[in-house]
Amino acid sequence: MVLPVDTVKFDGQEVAAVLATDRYTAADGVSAVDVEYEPLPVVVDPFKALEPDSPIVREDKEEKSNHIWHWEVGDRDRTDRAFSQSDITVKEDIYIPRIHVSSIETCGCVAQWDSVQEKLTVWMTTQAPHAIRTVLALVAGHLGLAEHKIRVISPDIGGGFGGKVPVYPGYVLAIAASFLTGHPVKWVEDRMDNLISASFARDYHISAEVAARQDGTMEALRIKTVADHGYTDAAANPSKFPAGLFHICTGSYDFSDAFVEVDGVYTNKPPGGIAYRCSFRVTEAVYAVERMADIVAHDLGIDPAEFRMKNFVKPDAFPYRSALGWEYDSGNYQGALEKAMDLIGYEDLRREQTEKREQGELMGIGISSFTEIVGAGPSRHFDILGIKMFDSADIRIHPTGTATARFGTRSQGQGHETTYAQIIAEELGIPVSDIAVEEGDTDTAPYGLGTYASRSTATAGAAGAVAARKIRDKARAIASYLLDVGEEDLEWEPESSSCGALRLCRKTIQEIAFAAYTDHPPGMEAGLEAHSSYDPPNLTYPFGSYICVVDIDKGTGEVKIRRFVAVDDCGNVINPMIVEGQVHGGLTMGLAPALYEEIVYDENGQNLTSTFMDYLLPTAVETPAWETDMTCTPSPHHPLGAKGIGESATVGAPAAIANAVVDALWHLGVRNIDIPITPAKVWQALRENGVTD
Ligand code: PCD
Repeated sequence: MVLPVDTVKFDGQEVAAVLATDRYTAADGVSAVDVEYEPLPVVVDPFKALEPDSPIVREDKEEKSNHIWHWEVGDRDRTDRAFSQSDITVKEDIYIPRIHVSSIETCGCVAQWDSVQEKLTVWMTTQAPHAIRTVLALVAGHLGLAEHKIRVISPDIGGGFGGKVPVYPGYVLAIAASFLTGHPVKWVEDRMDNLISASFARDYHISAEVAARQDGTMEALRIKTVADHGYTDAAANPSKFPAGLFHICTGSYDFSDAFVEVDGVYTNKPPGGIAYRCSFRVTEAVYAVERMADIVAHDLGIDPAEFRMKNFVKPDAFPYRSALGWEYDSGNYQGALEKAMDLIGYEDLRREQTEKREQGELMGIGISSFTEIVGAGPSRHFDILGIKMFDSADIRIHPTGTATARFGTRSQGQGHETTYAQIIAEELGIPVSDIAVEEGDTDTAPYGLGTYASRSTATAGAAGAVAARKIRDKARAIASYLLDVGEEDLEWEPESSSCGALRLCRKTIQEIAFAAYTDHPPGMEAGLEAHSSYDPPNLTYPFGSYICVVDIDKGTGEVKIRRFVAVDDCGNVINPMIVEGQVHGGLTMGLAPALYEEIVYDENGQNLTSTFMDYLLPTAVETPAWETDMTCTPSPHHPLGAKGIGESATVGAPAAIANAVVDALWHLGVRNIDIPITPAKVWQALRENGVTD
């Protein structure tokens, strides 16, 4: 249902479409539409939505209930037993509020139905052009829209961050309108449309429990979550996992047992569940376990760093199978935390904190030692709407030795044009400047699942390396023919110059490329091209340790981030500058929900945060000077030893900040403050705990 027929389900839902030849006429048309709304009962709290007398959000569904699904993973009995036998159990309710992706550009498209060619072209802000084309063909095939007659082009889209994975009503309306009118039709959201009706994430009510021994060993984890999905179950997740990869929530720690259950619930809010800079609920998972680790450590009076060191999965335990069934590829969690502690001067800070506390000052130190899970497939576990998650690369070496390479992903600013060219350059010795990288046009690019979930390097990047290696094999055969020597006598020396050369013969890749079209061995197909559809054997598990130092103003409740050190590990790095940029951007997007951003509804379902005056994006003024560094633990199964990095910092940062704030207030009796940690919340917590000046 693209436009509602009679009942509007949330504030901001589109009710009518106006077509016009220019923006001003369209605006006049919109104001000429008179909508009469009759107020109906509303439910915005998912717990109330589960009560028997709650208004039913989806009257159109057969089952008259707001409960969408129940999902669980892990061994309930073993976990319960571990809890009943443990020295201590610690429980906390943690809410991760609804937030919103705010890319530089909002969503939009131009749809053009060409009735002569019978071809539909859609230029659209999408992170997954091929999947969109397939879905269009599947849902609109009966209108004569066959997949080969649909072209989806994703140009530079002004940032994606997960918000541009879904299909929003505007796209569908533009396509339908172009069909009906025979004209190209453009739809572009304005900022307020975007803020009230699209791109919402999180909204997880988590109840987490840890069973531990008195000596600080964490034994079992039990989590129950109510997931507020808004009025439709639109979460972008691999089909098998309704709560995404939330079951990475055992994190970097060696829990013997764990059990997780999640219930999806309808409420009168817009669709939620965007994987906003987090590979399908990984931020929620990391936030829960990192907050719990800190709370347990504080309860036992053990230093949070020492506590983590004790509980980490040890470097020699990889490949490591978690209690919830994931197989971690590689990691060195101790190494990253030690490096972060050195960089920030952890021991000195703890001493300073003790002194400050004696003087009545509030200073806190927070750690987050997160583990991520990114790079979906493998296709045996991951599909979107049934389409297996793999990705692909096509490389063509032209006769004069330059190359065009096309991929099934689509950069939204991550820099694939640079890093993919580097991958090929490294494998083949063709200079980066001689390689054109193209993505995002379904007429030319090979099929792929797109860019989100930090999957591009792990999948399409790997495909690029595999395809380049196929080209190397063919180049070797050509060189062996040209020089009349055995293939086994030829060796690549890529590091000898910027253009790859073959030792023994000094044939460059450019000479071999020319020969591939002019003088190739008899019986061999001409040309120098290769394709790879890469289905990764496993996901990649990047990780890191972040340490945040905060000072809190007792008078105003304001939290000031004094320092923030981030040590990341994404295995082998392709481009250090791009990776650093990803971490900087990601950290700021982690700061945002920790201290500022939240989409708030009143009890009538009215969005109270529909402008940037109320929904507070951090700017350079609020953002601290990030201090970043790396460790390197290669992925054993990725052809380049690389892991994803795009989302790590957004996933890891919020817990470090929240842990720092609670660490500053713990001695007063504060165990938890839900993010965003606003001055008002801190001020209130201080007053409730007897701090008055
Ligand atoms: N790299 C390197 N090395 C390594 C890794 C990586 O160098 N080792 C790089 C690459 O290549 C790229 C980047 O870095 O370029 C990133 O990567 P990755 O991790 O693979 O990722 P991707 O897939 O590409 O991407 C994605 C991500 C995401 S997911 C997000 S959110 C965000 C990030 O990305 N988004 C964005 N970042 C960014 N940036 C920008 N600028 N923009 C955007 O939009 Mo989602 O799921 O969608 O929510």
